[in-house]
Amino acid sequence: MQVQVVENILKLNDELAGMNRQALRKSGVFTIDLLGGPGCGKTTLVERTVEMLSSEMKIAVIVGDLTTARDAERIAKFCPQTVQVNTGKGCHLEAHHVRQAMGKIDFSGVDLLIVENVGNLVCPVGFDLGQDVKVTMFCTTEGVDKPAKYPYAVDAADVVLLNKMDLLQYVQFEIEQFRSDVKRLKPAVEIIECSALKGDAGMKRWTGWIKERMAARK
Ligand SMILES: Nc1nc2c(ncn2[C@@H]2O[C@H](COP(=O)(O)OP(=O)(O)OP(=O)(O)O)[C@@H](O)[C@H]2O)c(=O)[nH]1
Ligand SMILES: [Mg+2]
Repeated sequence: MQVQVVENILKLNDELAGMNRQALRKSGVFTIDLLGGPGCGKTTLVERTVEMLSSEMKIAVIVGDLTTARDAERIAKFCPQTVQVNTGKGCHLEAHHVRQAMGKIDFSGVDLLIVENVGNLVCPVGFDLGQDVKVTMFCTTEGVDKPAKYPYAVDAADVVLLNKMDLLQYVQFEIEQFRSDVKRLKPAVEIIECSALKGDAGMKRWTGWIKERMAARK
């Protein structure tokens, strides 16, 4: 019975995600689902990404959080089309959340939609939102063991980000172990090491990766 209910929820989610994908592609929008543990730097990355790319393209953002609108308030300073979704006790975004938020966005001329998922390395992995790519973010302060402990977050990723590189020298984090754990789980995946706060060369690589993917889809 329980299995049946879970299967039905996922089936419904997949149907809605398919509708989201169709609508977004029809509008010419490239969509990123950004996931990572609490505090790894997702909102900071979105702020910086919008700042770096907004002269070249029109961007909208959907941000998921349990109860507050704090992330949306931060991002809205850089991106007027920012919609906060509150999931209550829900630990991830589902396709229906994105669908509702999409209704609040004027997509005319929008090229890129970034969806910041709820801070969590487990639940967001299994839910298709209608995105083009999933991006998994880790950071140097959360411990080097995270890819190995959350392998599905690596497996689902089109690119893996390692944030807070500016803190590498202050924390115990064996970067070679991180790289080899990620590669063992997903050999072909690209790893981008960056500091979203400082805005380093890694951030240029990240925005370049987005532009390449957008061009490839066209
Ligand atoms: N030193 C350093 N701090 C960072 C970096 N990126 C983010 N931070 C800091 O990390 C803290 C959390 O950053 P957020 O961007 O709010 O993280 P988040 O992943 O959006 O957090 P949740 O939405 O709560 O899951 C803030 O104090 C940021 O300033 C970075 O590259 N370097
Ligand atoms: Mg955030």
